[in-house]
Amino acid sequence: MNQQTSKPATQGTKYMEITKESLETGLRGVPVGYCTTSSVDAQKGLFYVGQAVEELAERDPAEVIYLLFNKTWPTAAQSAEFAKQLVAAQQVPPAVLASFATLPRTGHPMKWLVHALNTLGMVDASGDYRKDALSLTAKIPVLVAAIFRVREGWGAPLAPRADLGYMENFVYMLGVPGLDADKTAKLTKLMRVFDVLHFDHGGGNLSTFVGKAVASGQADLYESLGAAMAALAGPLHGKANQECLEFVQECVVKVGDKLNADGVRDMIRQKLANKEVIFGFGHAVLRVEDPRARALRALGEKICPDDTNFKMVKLLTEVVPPILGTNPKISNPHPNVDSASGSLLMACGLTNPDYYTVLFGLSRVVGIAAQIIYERCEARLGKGTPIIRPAYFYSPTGTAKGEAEILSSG
Ligand code: AMX
Repeated sequence: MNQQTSKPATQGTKYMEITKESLETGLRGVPVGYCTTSSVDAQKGLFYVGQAVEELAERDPAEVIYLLFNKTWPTAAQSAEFAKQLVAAQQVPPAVLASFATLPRTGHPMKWLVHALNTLGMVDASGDYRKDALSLTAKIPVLVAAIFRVREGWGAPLAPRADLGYMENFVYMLGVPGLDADKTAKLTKLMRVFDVLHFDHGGGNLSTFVGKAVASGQADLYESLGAAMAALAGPLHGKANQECLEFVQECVVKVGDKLNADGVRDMIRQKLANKEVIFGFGHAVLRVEDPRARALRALGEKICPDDTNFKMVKLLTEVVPPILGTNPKISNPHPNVDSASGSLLMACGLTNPDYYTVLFGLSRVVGIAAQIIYERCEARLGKGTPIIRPAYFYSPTGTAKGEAEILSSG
């Protein structure tokens, strides 16, 4: 269980020297601090505590959570104890769940998730980041399952069970209407892998960075995670999984299910000509295909090989990169994690893409919470990192009119 299957891959990474050219680049390549949970290497992909994520895809989600929190795999006894702690903390106060019934059902599920974290924080935040991280990790499947049930009108939230694993319990609490045993088993298998693949992605992805920035002002864990989830809600970040599935469906509708590659190529070129983004492709750090996309497609071959959307995803994986690759400004034309996840979720019975980003959030709160614990409780010999405060230059026009006239910094 303690095997080290691969090495951390940050050595040799080139970082940008801070110059005027570093401005308005979204802090690309600007080092900020240390990440103790995971690393992203442009060429090699994502590593959790030094281990390639694709090699962890089939591990037990609760054990991977333990790894991210403790930087070591649990022994069998530690694993059993951790599972007990999660069960002991999983009950969400009824008033929090009752508040969901007051929300407009037209509101996007990510707005519901931000509400859920904010409301739970009113009754559950203790100010102790470690305690709150465990509590939120235990409760987040309950919150997300309740968001599905109440917003979709499937019925009242289902209480968590003590006898089920972390993701098994989540799928049980979803109680997707009409899902037969075969699809339930497939959805459970998918959610176990999906959860593991989305837990963490280095220190600088937008939602993680926002969560840590908010926590740097000593906001509590729930406030920090609420802000992080608002950051995840954008289409260039977490909502790309919803947008990508909708794009896959559009391809299927427009070119039919005959997988007409030329028809798909024409669609892609037309979208690019219209200045539209091709969701599920590209990355701010990776310069190769996202290994999580490969892992999800490999799972798709097992659970939904004949699904039309899934076949379209595979076709897009082949036809999109050569087209994006002809544009020299696009740094990475390859599929990212969001390219395949939606088609698998749809095939396994979660047929409303509006919810795909809350599933990303369900998982990502774990990595962000673990990183907040480091920055608030462990960094600088336990003093914590200082409040985030980068410098901006004062300029009346910025670069809105080309070159900026810089008057002072602050
Ligand atoms: N389709 C169209 N244009 C793209 C593109 C894509 N898939 N990927 C990059 N570009 C464009 C950018 O918009 C940018 O245009 P600009 O110079 O006019 O602003 C230019 O190419 C250079 O971008 P880049 O350096 O290659 O990428 P980036 O670091 O600025 O952005 C990302 C990264 C992911 C936002 C971008 O690739 C993108 O928008 N992809 C589609 C959305 C997506 O799938 N997001 C999910 C990412 C993973 C995640 O967080 N879940």
